[in-house]
Amino acid sequence: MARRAVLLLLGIAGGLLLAGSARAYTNAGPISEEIQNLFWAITLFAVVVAAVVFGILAVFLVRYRESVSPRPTSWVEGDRNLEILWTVIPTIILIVIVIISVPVLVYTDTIPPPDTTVRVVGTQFIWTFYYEDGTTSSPDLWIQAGTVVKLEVTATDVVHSFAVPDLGIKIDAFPGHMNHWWMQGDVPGDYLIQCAELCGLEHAKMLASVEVLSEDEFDAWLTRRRAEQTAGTSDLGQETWEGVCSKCHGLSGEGGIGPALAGSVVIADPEAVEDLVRNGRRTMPAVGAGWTSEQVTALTNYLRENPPGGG
Ligand code: HEC
Ligand SMILES: [Cu+2]
Repeated sequence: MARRAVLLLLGIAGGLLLAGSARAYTNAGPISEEIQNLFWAITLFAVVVAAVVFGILAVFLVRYRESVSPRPTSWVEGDRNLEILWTVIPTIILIVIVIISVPVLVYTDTIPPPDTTVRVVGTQFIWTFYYEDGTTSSPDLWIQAGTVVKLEVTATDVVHSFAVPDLGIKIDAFPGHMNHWWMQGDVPGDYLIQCAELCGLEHAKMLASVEVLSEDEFDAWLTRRRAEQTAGTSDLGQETWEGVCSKCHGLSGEGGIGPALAGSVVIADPEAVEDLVRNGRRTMPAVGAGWTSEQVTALTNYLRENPPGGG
């Protein structure tokens, strides 16, 4: 008996420990807030129903246990009123749940007049973001707090899913198809972006973050980024190398899923690199099929100055 109790306690402690290691999501925007409110409302119903059902069960278990009433009761044919009651009450509960869910669905699915539009492109194994003014960022996304950002979500190779749990965002990214949604972050901070669709070997590493900035910070970021990108001095090349190429070729080109790149004649030739990343070759996917020429140039400039493997 004591041993069982110890095992049970250990089990519970283990469970709590695992639960504690799970990530708790915040509500940093209106969509996640609506969804969580709905979640708690439905949970409340579930808890009340469970309390009633298990409560009655417990009472019956104790009250009619064998030691107290050793003989079975006579057969009961049924009780029409009781049956009506336990049909009507769950029906009402379900109707109430529909009534409170539909507005949330409509709210989250209706794109409000956007302040800006960002194109979100998933590629094995990175996200690239194209802003309205032509600025590109990858793998992180920057947005201004309190603004409605319209999302145009697509992919270049396989199916990905753009998920930002803290903002209540999860939308599939299909090659050759554009999905539309919106997002809004109200609380400045950085929030995890995770690909939520198994998209290949390095899927679990398809992580990034959304940086929600105050208006001043965002304006400053966008202006600086734009200027750097036009001048070719932004980190875009390095970000592309580290975010895309290194996933398969290793951070210093030592190889992995793709071949080692040290001494590669292709990597030293900007035009060949452009052709390769835009069109792919055999088992190398066309990771840069949708990239702007700015991004490709940023990459080839970066590779010229930092040839993989020291070159
Ligand atoms: C999904 C994995 C993957 C990604 C991402 C990737 N590659 Fe590759 N790469 C490969 C594979 C696999 C090959 C071998 C292709 C073949 O069979 O010819 C390859 C081949 C190459 C070669 C040819 C090497 C040689 O000397 O023949 C170069 C250069 C190259 N990749 C550069 C890049 C660059 C630059 C990037 C980032 C823009 C990149 N790759 C992203 C998988 C990848
Ligand atoms: Cu993915």
